[in-house]
Amino acid sequence: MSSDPWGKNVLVEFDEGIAWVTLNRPEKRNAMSPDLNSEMLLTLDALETDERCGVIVLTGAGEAFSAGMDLREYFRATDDGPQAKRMQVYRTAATWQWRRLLTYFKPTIAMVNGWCFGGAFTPMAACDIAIAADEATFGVSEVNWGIIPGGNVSKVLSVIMNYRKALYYIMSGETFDGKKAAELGVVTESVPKAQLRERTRAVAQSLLKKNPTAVRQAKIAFKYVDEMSWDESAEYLSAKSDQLRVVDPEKGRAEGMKKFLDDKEYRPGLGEYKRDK
Ligand code: ACO
Ligand code: V55
Repeated sequence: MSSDPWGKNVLVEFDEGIAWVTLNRPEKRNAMSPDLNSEMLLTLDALETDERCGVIVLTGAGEAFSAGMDLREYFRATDDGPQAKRMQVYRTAATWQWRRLLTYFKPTIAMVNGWCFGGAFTPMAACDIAIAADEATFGVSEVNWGIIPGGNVSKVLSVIMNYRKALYYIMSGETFDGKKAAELGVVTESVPKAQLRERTRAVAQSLLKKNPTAVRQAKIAFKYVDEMSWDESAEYLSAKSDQLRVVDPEKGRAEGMKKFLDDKEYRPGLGEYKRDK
C-alpha cells in the first residue's frame, strides 16, 4: 500500500524533476471541496521534501483548471453548521491555496488548461508563474452567486491586477480568455492549448537548470519585499543575499563569478562567449 497523501482528488506524476500535480474532480470541473483541499495540503507538504520534485506544475484534469470553490460541499454544506468546523474547512483551503504556495520551497507553475473561476484565482496567482491556454476561460464570478471574492481572491487580485481592471471584473463577473489574462498580467503568458503542456514543460525544465538555492531565495525575497518599506527591504535583501552564500551547498555565487570573470565561457541565453579569454 502506498502511503502517498495524493491519489484521489489530487494526482501526482513525476517526470524528470517536474511533479505534475493535477486537481482531479473532472466531473465537477475540479471544484475545490473540503476533501480536495485536505489532500492538496498534505500533497504540497509531502512534495516539499520529495527529491523527485524540483518544480511543481499545478493543473486540472479534463476541461477545467478549477471551477473555484465547491458551492455545494465548501459553502452550502458548512454555511449553517458549527462555526468551528467551517473555520477549519476555510483554514485548510487558505493554507494550501496561498500560505504554502506563496513561499513554497520549490518553483511553482500554474498551467491553466481550462475554466478558472472564483476561488481558483488564489492558487493560480500564488504560483510563481502561470501559463494559460489561449482558449481557457477566467472569471471572478462570485458576485453571480451572491458572495464576494473571499479566500484572499480579492487580495491576490490587488497584487496581480491593475486596480480599475480588478474592480471591473470583481463587480461585473465578466469572463475573459487566456490571451486577455496574459494582457492583463493575470498570467505570465498564454499559448494555444495544443502547445500548453510542451511550453510549460520547457519553462519548468529551464528553471530546473538554474541553481535551486539562488532561484528560491530570489523568489522568496521578491514575494516578501512587496509589503516592506524601502529601508526594510534594502536591509532584508542584504541579509537574504548573505544568507544565500551560507545556505547554498553549491556555492553558486563564487562559481557564477568564476564562470563570468575567469573562465569566460558562460553566457546564459546569449549564445557563444565572444570576448577574448
Ligand atoms: N461548485 C460546485 N459544483 C460545481 C462547480 C462549483 N464551483 N462548478 C461545477 N460544478 C459541478 C456542476 O454542479 C455539475 O455537477 P453535476 O454534474 O452533479 O450536476 C458539474 O460540476 C459539471 O458542471 P456543468 O456546469 O454541467 O459543466 P459545464 O462544462 O457545462 O460548465 C462551468 C463548466 C462553466 C465551469 C460551470 O460548471 C460553472 O459555471 N461553474 C461555476 C463556476 C464558478 O462561478 N465558480 C466560482 C464559485 S465561487 C468561489 O469559488 C468562491
Ligand atoms: C471564496 C474563496 C475562498 C473562501 C471563501 O472567492 C470565499 C470566494 C478560496 O477560498 O475561503
